[in-house]
Amino acid sequence: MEDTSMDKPSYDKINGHDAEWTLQDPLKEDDPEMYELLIKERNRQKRGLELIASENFASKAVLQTLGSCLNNKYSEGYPGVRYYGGNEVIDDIERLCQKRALEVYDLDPEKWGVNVQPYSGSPANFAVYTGVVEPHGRIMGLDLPDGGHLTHGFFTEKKKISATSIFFESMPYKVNPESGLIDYEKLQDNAKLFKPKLIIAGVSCYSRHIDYATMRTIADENGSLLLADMAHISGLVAAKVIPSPFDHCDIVTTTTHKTLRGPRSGMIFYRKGVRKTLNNGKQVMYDLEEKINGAVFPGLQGGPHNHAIGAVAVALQQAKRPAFRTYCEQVISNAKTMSDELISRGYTIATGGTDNHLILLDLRPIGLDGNRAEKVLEAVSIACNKNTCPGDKSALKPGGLRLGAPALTSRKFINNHFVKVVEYIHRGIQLTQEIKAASGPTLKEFKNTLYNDPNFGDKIKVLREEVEEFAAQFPLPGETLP
Ligand code: DSN
Repeated sequence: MEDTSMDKPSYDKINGHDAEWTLQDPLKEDDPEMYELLIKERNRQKRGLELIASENFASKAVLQTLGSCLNNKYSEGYPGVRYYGGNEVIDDIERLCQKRALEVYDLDPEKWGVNVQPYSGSPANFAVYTGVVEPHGRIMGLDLPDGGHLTHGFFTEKKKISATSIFFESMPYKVNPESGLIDYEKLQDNAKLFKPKLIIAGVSCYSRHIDYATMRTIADENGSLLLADMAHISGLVAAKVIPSPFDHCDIVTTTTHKTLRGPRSGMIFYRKGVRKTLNNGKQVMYDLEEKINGAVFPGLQGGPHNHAIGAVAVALQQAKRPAFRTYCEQVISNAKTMSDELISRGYTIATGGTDNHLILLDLRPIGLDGNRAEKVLEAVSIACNKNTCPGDKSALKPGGLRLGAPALTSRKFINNHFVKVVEYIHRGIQLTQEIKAASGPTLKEFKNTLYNDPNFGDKIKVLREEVEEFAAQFPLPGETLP
């Protein structure tokens, strides 16, 4: 019989059905299937060697903020001007995040502003383009096969791949195929002809410092805005262990989860105040603030992800501490060790080394490619990604591997541990060569041999177990699961 009692309100019975809306059960009890998957992924992260240059392990404080009540709130608009009530705390959180973002990069709030609402780096870049470049206006970014990012305007002969190349006119600049270094001279020549509205100084796979001063000169020669996409290096810039783009750029975008070690989110910094003083003494002011804020919201996004913004604020506070600088110094040192060790084993590293958190291992000189090596390393619990090398024609047939140090350095790996990591990579690459020699010419045949040939199965197992035993000794930061 239906319980209609008013003095004992209960959700236990609604229309005679069980309805246990406690909303308080831990994940393990509420959704054991998802819990098992989370544990599985946590264990994969723990027993593997994470070398994907764009990944990191966020701290417990960051993950706690990310998994907090901030997730529940809608707050379209900006602090003080929201389209929903109840945002007084959210306003404080967003303002705190903005303040910390400016402080971390030593920016004067009179000269720089920051939008912390972009959901991640790609939306941040697109917001900048829509904000400051007219439809079909011209953009120049580093080509994807040369180490640029998709959102910097990637297209092929057959297809416009990135929305940036669909809605804007994109002309890429390149690296020198011999040295692997950005060809600033050619960029300068082409920019003079193309007259871009915006030039992007930013990379996804480039192990050397960017010459922002030269790019500023090129931008000024053509009346272009200069955008730095510092997503990969924003932690290193915060720690002041590599040159800062802020000295030379008009706009700076970033993700917050790579070397910065925060949650997955994005930020856009823009200049404010006087842009230049004309000969007649008249001042020309920057007009980026309104354009960029309007492009993020209401232009492209709805409600900001307040849990992410809160967690970014936590990561920014961590990035101000001396320990973060020590971490970033160790990241660079570990990447150098990886590079030196591979070179001493006869491998080729694009540009001959690294100044930052990553290296690009060129496998073409030993007759291998990134696709095959990535698959074998994955099978032995080493995560990295295939990457094009200077001179590669197609992003689908990459000649090398991108290897990054940020994640393992967060697990307190130091140089001698990276010597060991390189030994495992080397053994994985030797196995790749053996498997390639024993299989047909296609990638499909290679994978078939890798996964199904019992001879290789045993060898893979031996190496994987060694890798996992080694990796599992290092605690995983940010543990939130019981
Ligand atoms: N996907 C990131 C990277 O791996 O570099 C960039 O967005």
